[in-house]
Amino acid sequence: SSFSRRTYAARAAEHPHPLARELLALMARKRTNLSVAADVATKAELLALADAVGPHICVLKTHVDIISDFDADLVARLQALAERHGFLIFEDRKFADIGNTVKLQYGAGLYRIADWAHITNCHVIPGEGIIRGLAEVGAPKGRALLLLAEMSTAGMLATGAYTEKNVEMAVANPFVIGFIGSRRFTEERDLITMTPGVGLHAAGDALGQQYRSPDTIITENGSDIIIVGRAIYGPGKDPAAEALRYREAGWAAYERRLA
Ligand code: 6AU
Repeated sequence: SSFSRRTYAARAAEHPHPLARELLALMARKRTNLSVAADVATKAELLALADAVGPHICVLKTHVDIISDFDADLVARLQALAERHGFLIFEDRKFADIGNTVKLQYGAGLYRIADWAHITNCHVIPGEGIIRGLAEVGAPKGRALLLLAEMSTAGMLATGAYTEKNVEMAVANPFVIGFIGSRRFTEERDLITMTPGVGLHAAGDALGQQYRSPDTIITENGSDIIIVGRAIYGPGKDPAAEALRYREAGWAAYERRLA
């Protein structure tokens, strides 16, 4: 039967990629399909947020180039929180350059992303070489990649034939475990979809972001993981309470899908 109708636990047992197995198994064990998008400006804010939402998430999504005081100590502490709470780290780097350049951007520089991020993502604008370059660095370390098959924003250009090319490249490259996008794209290789642009209240923001509900994304569209940012840590919010709310909404939507 289709992957959308199978449990995360059943999929964990059979997934070809070890990191995807680990992810699906921890989702089943922790009963969460929530990823928090931590777009915050300092080490202290990122660590406090990761600690507060840690019990409720399967994946912490970071943008480390936003952090004004980034250092190796931040990485060590994030890894300790990931261990303690049981979540994976996804650096949302959105690589988009030629294979040789992305290898350097992924493995070296200030951030050394491949040393600590379980998952990262890329645009396939340059063609398949970008995936091969990232895989040369990340595959030996047990990392994995998501392709940006779609985006959440108004007027985005990742549609039609471009989206289909993403799916073809993902199916053909074992380093790829899935997509950023709004729905399940294929029944091949159990590729996992993670969906940003999820919110229960706002319709969007002033810069093109668009929000849909966990029900639309998980139950109707067959996506696997909801990515929620400002709805959880925005002004006046209690991040732990909001993370619990989205975790419960995401899990209920998954259970409805299975039913
Ligand atoms: O919930 P928000 O709107 O506060 O944050 C959404 C997060 C941000 C974006 O960089 C990211 O999700 N994102 C992505 C990702 C995950 O790659 C793709 C996309 O199409 N839209 C989007 O918002 O950290």
